[in-house]
Amino acid sequence: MPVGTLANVKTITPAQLKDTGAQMVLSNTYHLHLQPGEAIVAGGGGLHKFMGWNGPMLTDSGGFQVFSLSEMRKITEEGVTFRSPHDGQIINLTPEKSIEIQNILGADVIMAFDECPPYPATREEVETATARTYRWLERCIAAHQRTDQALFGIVQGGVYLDMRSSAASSLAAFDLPGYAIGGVSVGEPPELIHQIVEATAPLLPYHKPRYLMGVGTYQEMAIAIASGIDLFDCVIPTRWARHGTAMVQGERWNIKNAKFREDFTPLDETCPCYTCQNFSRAYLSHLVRCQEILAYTLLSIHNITELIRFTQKIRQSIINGTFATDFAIWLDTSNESKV
Ligand code: PRF
Ligand code: ZN
Repeated sequence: MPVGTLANVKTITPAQLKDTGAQMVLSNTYHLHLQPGEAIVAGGGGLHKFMGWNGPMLTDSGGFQVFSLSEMRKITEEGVTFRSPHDGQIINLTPEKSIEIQNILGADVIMAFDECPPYPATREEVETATARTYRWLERCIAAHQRTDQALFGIVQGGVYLDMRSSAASSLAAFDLPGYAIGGVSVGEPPELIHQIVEATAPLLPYHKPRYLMGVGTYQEMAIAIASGIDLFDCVIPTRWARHGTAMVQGERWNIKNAKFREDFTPLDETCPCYTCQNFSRAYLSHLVRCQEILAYTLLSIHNITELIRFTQKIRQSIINGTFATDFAIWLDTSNESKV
């Protein structure tokens, strides 16, 4: 899922997004509540109509963004209180409030309100956050009003594998339409991410989607898919595009590099995207050097297409029964040079 935090995938239109092959877009309760507010999104006909995207959408519940983005936050059993970075107003988010906002926004998949402990955190701290996330899930389920929206639960547990497995098993008992693994990719070493996903994903219901939140790179996706993960969200393709970085066949290119100035070939000969079909590396290098907005649009189109193609290739190799051999270089964790 490309990230569309403020009801848009930065620099590209929904029509351009559709052409990348992306199916589902992630947006954020936290940001949309602050700006423009869920009432305006509902006034515009709900999230899909408001932003002109008729494909599937998912909203994250807001808790994680409060922890990572706002100051003066306070966490209690009731919920979280924080100061709006937008206008300084004090805002409360509770499991009930998050679900109410997500019911009003109207995405197809909504996320439970959870507490993501930082890394590093003690066993005791993680235990508190994980137990609270469980109680908050019960409150989310009770508050959820719309039968046309799927509520996904989130497994926390930090780097403590025993807590991960007991949280996964107790959440599975709720028989929700899908499950996520949260609290990874928060600064811990990659080997720990792999261990957490390996210990958690297989305990989540086999026939329900399993979503690894905030991941990832080529390698992290390949490894997580090997453990049974189906869904990802990540800002990498669009954020890197806005820094002038092209993702090409598993590499990361700074398109401003002098070697591209007179290179009239496309970014990737094999890529079907609009950017590769119509423009050269030299042209993209020129646009980035001049900080032309079109540069970021064209690079976002290519980078999203590139990551979606990567997952499409994995899907096909799973169908063919050749995933482990086709993707061996990505699955090899001693190979850290990949993006
Ligand atoms: N919880 C929620 N959203 C998230 C995370 C989480 O733990 C993460 C952690 N990688 C990213 N987004 N609700
Ligand atoms: Zn391309």
